[in-house]
Amino acid sequence: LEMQAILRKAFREKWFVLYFQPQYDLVTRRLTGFEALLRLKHPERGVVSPTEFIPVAEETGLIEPIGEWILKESCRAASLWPEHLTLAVNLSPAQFKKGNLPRLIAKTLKQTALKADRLEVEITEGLLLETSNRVLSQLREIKKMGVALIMDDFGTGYSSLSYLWRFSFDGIKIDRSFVHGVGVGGQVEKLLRSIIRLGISLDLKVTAEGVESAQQAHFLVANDCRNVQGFLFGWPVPKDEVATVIAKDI
Ligand code: G
Ligand code: G
Ligand code: MN
Ligand code: NA
Repeated sequence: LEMQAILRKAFREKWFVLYFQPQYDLVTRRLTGFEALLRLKHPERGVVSPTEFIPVAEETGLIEPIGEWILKESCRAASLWPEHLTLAVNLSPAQFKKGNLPRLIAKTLKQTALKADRLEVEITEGLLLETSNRVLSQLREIKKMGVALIMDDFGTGYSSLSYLWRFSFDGIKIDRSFVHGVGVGGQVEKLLRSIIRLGISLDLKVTAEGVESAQQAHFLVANDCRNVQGFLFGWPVPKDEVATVIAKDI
């Protein structure tokens, strides 16, 4: 209940902020886009992680106004970036409940004049577990607009493989637990290599997240995973620092 009160106040008082983490192409060494990441800056508690408050926002329905704000705020920011840069936005399963998400996305793209093909929506498997027609039809509609569907935290869920073709995803983000297995030994590297091959053979955009070391980056590019995101290349930054990140490649 306390977190619920904090969330309501945070929304009113504008304590929510979006950070943007850069994504790079390891072959061209160029910036390709940013993932929007939500933060709650509490005046006394400091920064609260979304892992703490997103579940509460989902349970209470507050994810609706917050999710709408995230979309609008991030698309507005991205509309000011160079045209070749993409924006990735995380969607919560709860945002599919009402059935109006495709319309909200369409409206937001129009309002912010952001081209649909610059937007990627990241969805975790949790959503797909409830394979209702409602979710399916909304995903199809979003895809039809030209927005890319990306499966987030790939490899950690229960049945991601069947979802890949059932929902015609455009890309996968390999969960950082696999990336962090580079150099550790054992089966993880083989698994990581297999996931990359799988994604490539299905013509998916394959992105590795949580890249923290040069060794991990070398392994990824050597195994044809060229899209990367992680602390090695760039931390999530507030909106007003995005220009500095745009100004330099890696
Ligand atoms: O950025 P950080 O590592 O603290 O994010 C923790 C978790 O919160 C991740 O699973 C991430 O996907 C999720 N998250 C971050 N920003 C958003 C957002 O804008 N919307 C939703 N639904 N989840 C987010
Ligand atoms: O679940 P999702 O992929 O949306 O989560 C993104 C989260 O991962 C963000 O909260 C971000 O802060 C975090 N993150 C980004 N880069 C790295 C990294 O290199 N290492 C780790 N451990 N976390 C990262
Ligand atoms: Mn994500
Ligand atoms: Na992820």
